[in-house]
Amino acid sequence: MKIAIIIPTYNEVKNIKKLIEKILKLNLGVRIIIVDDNSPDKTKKVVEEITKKNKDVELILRTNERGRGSAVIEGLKLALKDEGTEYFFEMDADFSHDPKDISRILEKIKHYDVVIGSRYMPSSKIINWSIKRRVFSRFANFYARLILGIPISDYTNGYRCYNRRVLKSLDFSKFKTKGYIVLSEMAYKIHKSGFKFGEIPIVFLNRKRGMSNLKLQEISDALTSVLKIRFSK
Ligand SMILES: Nc1nc2c(ncn2[C@@H]2O[C@H](COP(=O)(O)OP(=O)(O)OP(=O)(O)O)[C@@H](O)[C@H]2O)c(=O)[nH]1
Ligand SMILES: [Mg+2]
Repeated sequence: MKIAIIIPTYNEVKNIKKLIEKILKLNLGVRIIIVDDNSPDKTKKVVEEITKKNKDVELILRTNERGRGSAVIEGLKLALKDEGTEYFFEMDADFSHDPKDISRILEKIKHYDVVIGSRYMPSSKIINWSIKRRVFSRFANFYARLILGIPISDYTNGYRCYNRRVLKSLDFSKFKTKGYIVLSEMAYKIHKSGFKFGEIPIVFLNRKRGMSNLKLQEISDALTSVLKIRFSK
């Protein structure tokens, strides 16, 4: 069983080395692909150092594009080129997604096509989020569910694992969205193709180090994008 983990980064110099170390310590034999959009804090330097010492860690450096969603797609495309890889993860670099959950997700994916680490199951927890953030995220999820109707509790958390069949079914060149909302677009397309979603409850810990990348503009774009996803051919 070969596993690839895609981690998008933008200004994660304070987190990325420790995160990679933690994942490698799990000894799951994973391939880690970091997709960095030329972060001003030089995240790439730290990653390059690691890639020199460890062939299981790779860096995709993008200099002309920005956005979490398209970065992950770029990583997934590279990982898919290796025919032997069966499972494909995406996760954030800021420790909001605990690497310890990787094994739990791998257990679950045996019975599903996609597994989502969810912040909104009864035993899930969100630690260190402001009321404003909680309200917005709840609303965004409720809204996405209303419009898209996928049977999942968390539409926008980027802690996921896909099997090969699911990813092969997607035509990334037809994607309409770019930022965080790519997560919803992917979920919608996968749902429409009849694949099975599983979820596990997670404890989501808000970032302790590094800078937030979420912009107000991106939030409002996300709301219109959900409509675009639903009503485009
Ligand atoms: N390659 C790339 N990665 C990004 C970009 N924006 C965010 N990311 C990464 O995507 C992941 C999620 O971004 P965060 O900034 O943590 O977003 P968030 O969790 O909604 O907000 P925070 O409260 O700041 O944690 C992190 O690993 C970021 O480094 C981007 O434009 N390009
Ligand atoms: Mg975060």
